[in-house]
Amino acid sequence: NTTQFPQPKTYGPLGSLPIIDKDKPLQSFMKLARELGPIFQFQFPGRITTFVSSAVLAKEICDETRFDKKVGPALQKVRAFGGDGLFTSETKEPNWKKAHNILLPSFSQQAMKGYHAKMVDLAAQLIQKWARLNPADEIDVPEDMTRLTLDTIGLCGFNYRFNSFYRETTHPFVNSMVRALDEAMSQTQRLGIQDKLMIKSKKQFREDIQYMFSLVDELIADRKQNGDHGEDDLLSHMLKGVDPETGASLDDENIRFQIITFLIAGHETTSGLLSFAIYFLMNNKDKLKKAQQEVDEVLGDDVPDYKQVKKLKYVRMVLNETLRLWPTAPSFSVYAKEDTMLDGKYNVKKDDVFSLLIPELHRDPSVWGDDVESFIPERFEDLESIPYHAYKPFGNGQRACIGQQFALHEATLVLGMVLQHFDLIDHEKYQLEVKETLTLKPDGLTMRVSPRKKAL
Ligand code: MNH
Repeated sequence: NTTQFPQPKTYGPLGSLPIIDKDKPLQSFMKLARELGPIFQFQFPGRITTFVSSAVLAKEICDETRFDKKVGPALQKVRAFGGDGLFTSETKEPNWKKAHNILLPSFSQQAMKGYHAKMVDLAAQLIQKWARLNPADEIDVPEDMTRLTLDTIGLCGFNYRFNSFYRETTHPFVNSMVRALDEAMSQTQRLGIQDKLMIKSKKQFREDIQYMFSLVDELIADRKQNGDHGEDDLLSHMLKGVDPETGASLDDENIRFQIITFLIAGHETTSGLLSFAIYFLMNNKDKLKKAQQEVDEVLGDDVPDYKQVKKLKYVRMVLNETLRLWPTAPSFSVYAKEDTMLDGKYNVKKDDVFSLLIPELHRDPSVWGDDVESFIPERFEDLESIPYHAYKPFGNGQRACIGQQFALHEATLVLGMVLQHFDLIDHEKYQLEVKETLTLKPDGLTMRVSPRKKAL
């Protein structure tokens, strides 16, 4: 005998799908969590997921002895171009552990010193672009942040310049990637027969994937032919690296999948983070002032060096608090490795799937108090005070984000430089509207800036 999970109304073979906003599935699940509680079961056509959103339950499903990452239907579709790259591989596939071992040193804190100058190169392009605007010009914040983060991972990853700041429209690689991600998500929402009819989208999907493969394969071939000229980037690490456990190195096909994975994982999430941070600062003038004071003290008129970025403690706290309220990769899933029990009362069968709703976990009042909706970076003053399983913006355990240090170093540098150079003007009294793709973004956020300093 076991307690039943709460469950919303179902509609025959469609399960509960009709009650979900197709454009905002995550926000629909967040709403359901508020109605049904910290654990509820959801019937999709042909499968069931149990959504979890309290710290007590998160702690259980983050226990890696009992649960492991689930590569669910959406990630299965992304495998058409992410293959067995780190993000879309099963933990038991040999290439997961191999690539994890080979790549860990390339994402260490130490490795960030090597990427710092390249990150500054792109951050300076953003600052220069904004410094040359006329006072009435509008900045499309997510668009410019995406230019920045895509170019940063391109340069630090493979010494490739997308040169997004020199283009009016997005680089064709990004169009293909975004369209392919969108198609992968849509395929998981279509019923079998519906999906078979989407001949045109599927042709486009194949073409987009071919284009991504060809650009990346060319980069790899080129590097193999011409050597790396001392380039200390991810690609050179992947070509030279060997797994200390087995002595094996990565094959070319897997390197292709890793590059595509870094381009997907490495740019939308970080650009969303920077965009939300700007939104929160414009709406919390006292926090903005405090951040600006820190930046003036630590940076003065300098172009930040690595050590100065490490000293931007409050800016880092602003980013942590931004990821609490709107973690830009808002959920991850696990499956039970064996039959087990949850919360001492729910029977769980081997292979049952659980998804963590991270934005709801981050609003658990038993951890964060009654003012969970307030933007208070000071919550992160003392990291020791935050229970390990109450804050999961970068996922969990061995399958957590390998790019965490990279993202936070880049975002701290960029937000620091933005605050150093500009006052932010919320010229439209922007009302937050969260747009969902694979990640989250503040939809349609624009602002104006006024310079605080001479241009670079
Ligand atoms: Mn990232 C996994 C969030 C930036 C590369 N990332 C994850 C997971 C979360 C996540 C959550 C776990 C997903 C899962 O369990 O299914 N990542 C983020 C956020 C940011 C981010 C919120 C920025 C902010 N990620 C980056 C950057 C890179 C990157 C930058 C690369 C340069 N992330 C990855 C990879 C994985 C991952 C690779 C898969 C790691 C693994 O399973 O071994």
